[in-house]
Amino acid sequence: MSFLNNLNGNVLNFPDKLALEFISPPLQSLTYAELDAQVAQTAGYLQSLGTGPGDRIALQLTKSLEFILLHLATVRLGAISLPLNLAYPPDELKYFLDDSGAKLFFALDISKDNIEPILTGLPELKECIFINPTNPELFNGSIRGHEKLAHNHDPSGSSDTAIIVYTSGTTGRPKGAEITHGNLSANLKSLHTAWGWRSEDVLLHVLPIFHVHGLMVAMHGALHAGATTLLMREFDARVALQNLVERDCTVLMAVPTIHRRLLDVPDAKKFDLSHMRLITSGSDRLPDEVFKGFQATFGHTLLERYGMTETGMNCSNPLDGERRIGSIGLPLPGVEVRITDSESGLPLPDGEIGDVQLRGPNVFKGYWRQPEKTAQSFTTDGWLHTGDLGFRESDGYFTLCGRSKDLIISGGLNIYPPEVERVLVEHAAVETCAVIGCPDKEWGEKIVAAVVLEDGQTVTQAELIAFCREQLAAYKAPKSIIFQKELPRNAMGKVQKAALRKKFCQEEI
Ligand code: MLC
Repeated sequence: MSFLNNLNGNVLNFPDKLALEFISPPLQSLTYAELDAQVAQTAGYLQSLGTGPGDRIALQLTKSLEFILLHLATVRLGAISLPLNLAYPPDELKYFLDDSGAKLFFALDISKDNIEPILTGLPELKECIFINPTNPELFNGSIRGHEKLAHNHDPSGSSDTAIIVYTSGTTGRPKGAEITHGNLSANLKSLHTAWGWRSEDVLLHVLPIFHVHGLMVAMHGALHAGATTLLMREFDARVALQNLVERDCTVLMAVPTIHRRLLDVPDAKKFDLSHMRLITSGSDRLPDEVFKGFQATFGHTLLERYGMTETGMNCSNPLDGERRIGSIGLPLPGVEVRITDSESGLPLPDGEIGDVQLRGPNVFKGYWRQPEKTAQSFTTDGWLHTGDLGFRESDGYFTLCGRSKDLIISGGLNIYPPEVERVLVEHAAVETCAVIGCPDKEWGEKIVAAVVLEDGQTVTQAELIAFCREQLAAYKAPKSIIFQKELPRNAMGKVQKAALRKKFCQEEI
């Protein structure tokens, strides 16, 4: 069954209710009936372009109505939606288009000159269509007149892939996580219950919509519930606070960097959020200081939850009941979580720190066209290795306390050091390097690179950062570079990142 079936029910139940409203220009809003009609029209348009079930349709667009319509229409058609971060420069983008075998690609008009040169040598790509979301009439003109696809394609099984989201890894290039209709339905149902979603809810949507958090948790969650979503095209802390108050928003979902920015608004205290029933935090560890700051400033206790691209949401602090500081709460309905010994793989008793492993209907199907990497991600008895370390308390609450994998989380975005190291060593002046995450007040962690130069070579910090930004999304570029004569290594010759962190990271948070 398509995970969108619930949306169809809401169209029947609340046809005239406001479904989506963009609160920054171009101002646009749609009721549930209008949204349904436009998704049907867009699905007909996609069909007219020769796409159908199973085809990948890539979207690299701003947070816009066009993005949402194309995404929902892709899924209605039974095709696979491939949302792409706008920050990806052409080189990274080409890899995603190639690896996914996207048949259609929707990109921004203003990026045309950068994108056109990479569109060669992509055998599966049939067409790239450029969109200008600042002029909605253009897209309306394109979809008008096509036959409406009134019904969701009924997937042959819940294991049919609905969305592919690329995630980086400790080795090799990013991998496409295949998220199925069954995964999405299971997650939506358990979050609906756990967070008490209701049709009267008004969600202020502040996140990007090309990640799991903004797309599948916040936006799908609200549409599934028949609630109203107010979308900010770009995040601005003061504007967000104003809208939370003036538009009587009941729900906000964000990452710690955003919560911190809300607290940093100089007169934050004057914004009365007492009408809000749910403010969640996820995608990164919530610092105690932000948790407590929210209570002191807004009188609201943030609800921290734990998820991953490969699984959607896994654990959450309760809506009613103790929201425990520093904890990710309890497993969501249907999700099993266990802590195992890293060496033996055997389950550990409560209180002992080990590998966090997961099982449940929310766990993804695998990595697109990568059966070996998929197999490596699971234990032989079917549990997903999350790469996180944590422990369980005797009352069932879980706490994360580190990572077994070499991962940096900055502003809620995952960055794998090898991706950055691979680019840095391509620079002619760089002999070797090691990338680490240092605690940082604004970003949670910031990327720092220790670099050893080739004999006789010189290069500045600014030049190396600019070099990275040419080939990587800007958020993956180091914020600072430390030049070293050599890197600390163990007897096997492996760089000791812990030693680098100790030497160069000043504890900020
Ligand atoms: C932007 N910049 C970052 C950054 N975001 N640097 C490090 N880490 C980040 N996350 C840099 C830009 O490159 C730019 O650099 C400068 O900061 C300003 O860019 P911006 O675009 O104006 O930033 P801003 O709008 O302020 O964005 C900050 C933010 C954004 C916190 C609003 O990063 C954000 O929306 N993060 C949320 C990401 C998210 O949704 N994650 C969920 C993943 S799903 P310069 O030098 O050019 O000025 C997942 C599963 C789960 O993890 O459990 O949820």
